[in-house]
Amino acid sequence: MSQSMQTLSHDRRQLLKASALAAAGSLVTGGSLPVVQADQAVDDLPTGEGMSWNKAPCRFCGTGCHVQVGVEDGRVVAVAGDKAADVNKGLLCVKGYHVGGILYGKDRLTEPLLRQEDGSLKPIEWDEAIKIIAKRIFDSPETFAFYGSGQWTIPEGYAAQKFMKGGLSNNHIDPNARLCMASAVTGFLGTYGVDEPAGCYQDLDECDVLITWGNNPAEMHPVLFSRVTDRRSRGENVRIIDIGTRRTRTTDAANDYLEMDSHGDVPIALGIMHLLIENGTYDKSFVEKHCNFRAHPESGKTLFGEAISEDEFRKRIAEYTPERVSELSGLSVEQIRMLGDLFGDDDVKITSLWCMGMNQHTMGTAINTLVHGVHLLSGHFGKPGDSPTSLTGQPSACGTVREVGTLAHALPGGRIVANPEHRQQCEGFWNIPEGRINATPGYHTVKMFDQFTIPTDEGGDITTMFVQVTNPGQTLPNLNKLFNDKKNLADKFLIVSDVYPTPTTELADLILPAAMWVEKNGIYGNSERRTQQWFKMVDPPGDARDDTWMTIAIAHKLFEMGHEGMKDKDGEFIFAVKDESGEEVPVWEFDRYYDTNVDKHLFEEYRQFTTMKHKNLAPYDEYVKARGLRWPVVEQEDGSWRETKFRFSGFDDPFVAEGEEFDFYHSSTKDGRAQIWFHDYEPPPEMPDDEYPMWLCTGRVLEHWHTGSMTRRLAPLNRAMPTGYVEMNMEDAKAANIRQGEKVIVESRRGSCELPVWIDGRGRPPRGTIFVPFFDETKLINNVTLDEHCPISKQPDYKKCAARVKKLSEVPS
Ligand code: MGD
Ligand code: SF4
Ligand code: MOS
Repeated sequence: MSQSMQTLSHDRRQLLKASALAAAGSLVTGGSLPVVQADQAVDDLPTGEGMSWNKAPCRFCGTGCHVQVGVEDGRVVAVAGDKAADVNKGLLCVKGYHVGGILYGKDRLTEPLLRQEDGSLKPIEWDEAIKIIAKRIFDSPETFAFYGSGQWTIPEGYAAQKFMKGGLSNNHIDPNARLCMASAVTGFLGTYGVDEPAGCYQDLDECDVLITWGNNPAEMHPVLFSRVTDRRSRGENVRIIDIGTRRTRTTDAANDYLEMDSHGDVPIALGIMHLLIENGTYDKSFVEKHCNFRAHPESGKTLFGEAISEDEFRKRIAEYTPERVSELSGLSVEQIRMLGDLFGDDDVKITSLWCMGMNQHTMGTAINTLVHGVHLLSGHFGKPGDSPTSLTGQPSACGTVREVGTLAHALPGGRIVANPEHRQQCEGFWNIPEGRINATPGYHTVKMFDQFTIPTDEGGDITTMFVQVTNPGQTLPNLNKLFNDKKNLADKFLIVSDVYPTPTTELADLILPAAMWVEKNGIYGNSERRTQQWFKMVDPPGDARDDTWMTIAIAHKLFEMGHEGMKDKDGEFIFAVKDESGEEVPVWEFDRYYDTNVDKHLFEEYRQFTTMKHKNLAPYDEYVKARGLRWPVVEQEDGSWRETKFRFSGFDDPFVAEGEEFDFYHSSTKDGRAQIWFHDYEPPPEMPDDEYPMWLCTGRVLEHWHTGSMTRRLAPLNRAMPTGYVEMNMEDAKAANIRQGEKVIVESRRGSCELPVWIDGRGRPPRGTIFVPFFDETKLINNVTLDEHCPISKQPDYKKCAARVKKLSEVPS
């Protein structure tokens, strides 16, 4: 992490600029890289002739740092940390400092490409591309699916959502965020009746203890994690407890490392609750006033479960003694007691952090509700620093997916398609005929790709798929089952909008070149409910165009073809945009798209939905002025807009009645209370055995964003982390006679992947476990992972399956 360099002399700055340029010269892609500036105060940024600076959120992770983007001669030439941003206060991580370079890889997609019969790709005009898509949809609207992203901007997701559910009466729209935070969503819903964290990043500034539950923020949310480590360097005492299945960079900063077995988080949470009850140290008054107890009914698992009495809860939790929990989790009895005592102590403020470890889990919904339950039962809730705070991976998984509701079962504003009243409300907002919205939820991600890759005559009823801002050919689990079969299915048509060639475009029938990041207007929503806006700053290369435009252009083509769904009740185009004089702007023509601010029109329309679940957003122009605002944002008497840091807490949340300490105003039991859940432990879906003796865990690394399609085109990042690898424990390697750097085969019942071995590397897995990152498109670990998922959230478990490591010499050639 680079510290603030405010005191840099002019010469030193020139030097930095020169060395960044030198680095750019050796860029892998051969393109010239913009200068990456050290961060400086905004008013201290160099303003050479013709150079302008403007704010944007970083393109990458859910932390949501702000950068200042320097533009000169129509190119991004510099990026600086934004000191005015509350999230990062001028800091960036290594990805953020290089974010400007992602626009300039030499192999950017610049024209629509249509796959020919011989497999080659032929450049075609946009108009032809849009016609081909519209025709396929027109001919078979119900077998069309839209696969989107937590990297969609809010207007992109909102346009796709309205097009599908309000236009095509088709609910087959789901995003990659299903792979990412679906279990967090169901965890929040099951507990509070409404999604997203009550607390915010300030919790990290104020906690006495930070617990990371199978989470590695030091690498995945670096700037956020540095807020905690910075406190230490200022002399504050903050204890970090890392509960994990392997040692990571987060462990290096932790006071305590509690190594658990895979799936061990569930018994650990149950064990803490057991001790709170057993020792009488739970928060009786908080629980009495603000909580109910809940469990699944015997008939099966449901999102909201059924009420159980406190006595029943006590009876069930009594089974999870420290001894039993120790057996199930791999922690020692003392470690479990330590956690029990910690949560039993009212005098410390405890923040829990989690991300994919708890979400990518076949008990994902369960473990999410259990960790909320630990905080509720102990009363470590609702005060700054005392909070269960889940993190999201992508920059707008919260804003675009969770809030806009771009999931197969959801509608904007926390509405769901299965509820007739909700459908009616949306039909009202959209001014579309009653009954237009389909009542049946569409296919969730795993199911959607399953249906796409099963032959049509065998029941595979998705025949055309549009993929935007995501790379499923690398990131779906169990690729051989869910993606690769597409190859042999001539009647299935895959449309992919991306900025670079990827494993997904390899199987695409039609490739659409997209404008990215500051080549277009955008709005993202980060992990702490913060909505952030930016403006287009440079033109996209060649014929690359905005994703929102693509959706609107397809919709308009269908409108021209007479598709009734593309008309509202008054016969007008569902995406009609009027200028100030009431004239319709033909935004479906790309050269007219920026005649008006389409993002603003869509956002203002979408904003109406947000008051329905107390997730109120301010008008677009407020976000232009701010470095993001955390919802609910409410208007004050003086006309200003006030954001909310702590939801449900009377001292901050405008929707809690005067004088009340807490109010869970979306309680699923309609009594203002949150739910404390009980779940029994269930083993993982696949466990190591004689044939496949190792646990395989997968994830990200600091230097690369997800599939590396962007970051692997940046020389400094690619040099720092050039290849995928398998982390092994020294003893396991010795026992198998495997050397450092040796190439091996990692395989499971589903597929295999060749990788070099890294022993005692950055992450150190315990014996019997291996770890493989998924950024390297030449080493697809998702050929090996499994598609088993949480029954409620449908999120797959990328964090554990049974695998084996074979020396290449053992593999028959
Ligand atoms: P990304 O690399 O983020 O991965 O999975 P993906 O979303 O598939 O893909 C984004 C794509 O969008 C890139 O190809 C990029 O080039 C393109 N792009 C960038 N900007 C734009 C734009 O403006 N417009 C368009 N059209 N395209 C753009 C992420 C997913 O991976 C997630 S969220 C998780 S949490 C899962 N994690 C995970 C794991 O932990 N282990 C394993 N093994 N697999 C995993 N897969 C999942
Ligand atoms: Fe960007 Fe995330 Fe790094 Fe911040 S922490 S600079 S948002 S990648
Ligand atoms: Mo996935 S939302 O990026 O962790």
